[in-house]
Amino acid sequence: PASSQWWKSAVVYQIYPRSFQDSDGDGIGDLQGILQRLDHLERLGVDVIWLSPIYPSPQADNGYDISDYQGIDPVFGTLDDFDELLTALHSRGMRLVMDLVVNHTSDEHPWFVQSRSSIHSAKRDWYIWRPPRAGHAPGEPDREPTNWESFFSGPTWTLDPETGEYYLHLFARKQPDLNWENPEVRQAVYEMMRWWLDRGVDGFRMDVINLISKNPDYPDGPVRPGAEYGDGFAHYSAGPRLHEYLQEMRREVFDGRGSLLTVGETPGVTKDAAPLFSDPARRELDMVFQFEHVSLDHGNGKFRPRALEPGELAASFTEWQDALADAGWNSLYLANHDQPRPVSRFGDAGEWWRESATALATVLHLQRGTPYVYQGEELGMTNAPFHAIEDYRDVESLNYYADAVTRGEKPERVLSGLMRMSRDHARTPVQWDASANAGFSTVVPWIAVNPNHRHVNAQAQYGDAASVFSHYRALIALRHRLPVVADGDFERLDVGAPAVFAFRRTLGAQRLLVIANLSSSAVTPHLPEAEREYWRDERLILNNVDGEDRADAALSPWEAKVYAR
Ligand code: TEU
Repeated sequence: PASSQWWKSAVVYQIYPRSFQDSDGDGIGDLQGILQRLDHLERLGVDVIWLSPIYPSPQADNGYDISDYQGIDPVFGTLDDFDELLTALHSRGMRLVMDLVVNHTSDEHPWFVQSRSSIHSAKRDWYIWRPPRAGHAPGEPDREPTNWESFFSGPTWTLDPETGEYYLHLFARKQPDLNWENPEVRQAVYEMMRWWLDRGVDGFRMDVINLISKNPDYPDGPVRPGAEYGDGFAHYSAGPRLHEYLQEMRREVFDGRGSLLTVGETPGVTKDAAPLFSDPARRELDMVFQFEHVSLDHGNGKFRPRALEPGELAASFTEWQDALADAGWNSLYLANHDQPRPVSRFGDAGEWWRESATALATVLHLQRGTPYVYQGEELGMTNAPFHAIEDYRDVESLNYYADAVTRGEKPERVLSGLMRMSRDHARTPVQWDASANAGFSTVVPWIAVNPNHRHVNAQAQYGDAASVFSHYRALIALRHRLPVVADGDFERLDVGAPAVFAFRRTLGAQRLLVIANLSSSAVTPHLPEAEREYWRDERLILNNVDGEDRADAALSPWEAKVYAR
């Protein structure tokens, strides 16, 4: 039924609580801070809030290392604050989706503390323990069970001296992987999920959910020339029991609960595999986050990025629109807490800052799929001007830097990679106003505020009809108002210029035409004859530049136009 797919016409807003709003003057955002900013969310018009993790955690990975699944970390507040936030969102007509991080826990979670205590512990098998492998040659030291490199540098295995075995951690050492093969683990996770749903939450964003089933043979991965470890991705992603687990979860947790939102984070997922998760007939998830467009600029690793050719982003989006046209559903995003700021990465944060931020938003929001806005994106927030390693906070960046410099790379070179790709660019405090700490806090925050908050901030944008904020607001309103935005078919139009992303959406007699110049040079699109005819008496309903109305007029840099009929 259509109503159970309410998320097709919804827009999700991601809050990274640490960096959203501080209410108690400790320099770290918190739940009461979010409560103070609900007017912002309501004004923007978003339907769903996704909260990055707020559970008790040693914060080795800013909360993606959970030590108690059923509580709130004191740095963010209390369960009472949480209930207050949930009630307040619901009373304003918004839903709340929690981050579900169940590929791994913190090493300080009581489950892991018990698991590591002894080979005979009842919780031993809740995590993935393996004995050392003998060295290649006699006399060589023992080795890790596989050669896999972790996401955060170094091996995916750490030797626990107490019991002489290694535990698996695809991420940091403080994030041991749970053993999903063990039915007790799965039941404990499902029970915890039901507890949150009983409390009233409206769904889950599932962290690296395609990594929960591993190849039981634990084979080595290929080693790049010069690399110390191998790439185990093919062996720890999309394992043989992945879809069995997700279907079980659906039955045990979601069946009979009404209309929720479930979105899986699935790095490396292919166009062929995505519908396996999100085809409603398979009863798994509502949608997944794919990573192809945010990997286009990775060169030899993500911290050695390459420049994109004009049109690469549009081509990637188009392929995903086509691949999921009949089965499955796209999650549309340019930003999240792991990615650099899109206006710095895909746009032109200098001369064409406002134009490129709004053009990128236009082509994202008017595709078929559910758009996600990451905090600050709606203000056109940019990458941070961090020049020294001391400016960074993220475990991925810090580990990578230490590792690369130890291997002999020039610190300046490593820093230039971080300046483009560090996750910390997404994590600087939201820029509410031009005051000293950007209205985020009364004290110096846990990570530096971007100095451009003097001119890039919410206060300056609310009343300005041409602002990035107003443009996001208009795009969100369009999705709510026009069924063709939510449900229409997608077709890219060839206008003879790869930098121009032009597409048509169709639903019965309703049509939408989007034409956007995703480059910093002027360009003239050549609309197909029939299209030019159709839009002859143009119905321009939204633009980001005060330019010419005609659909086939020359486009100035980053000019974006939307027509509806
Ligand atoms: O991220 C998993 C993931 O694959 C990436 O986006 C990751 O940040 C990147 O590959 C590192 O280069 C999720 C969370 O979104 C991220 O914040 C966590 O650190 C990670 O899982 C572990 O929980």
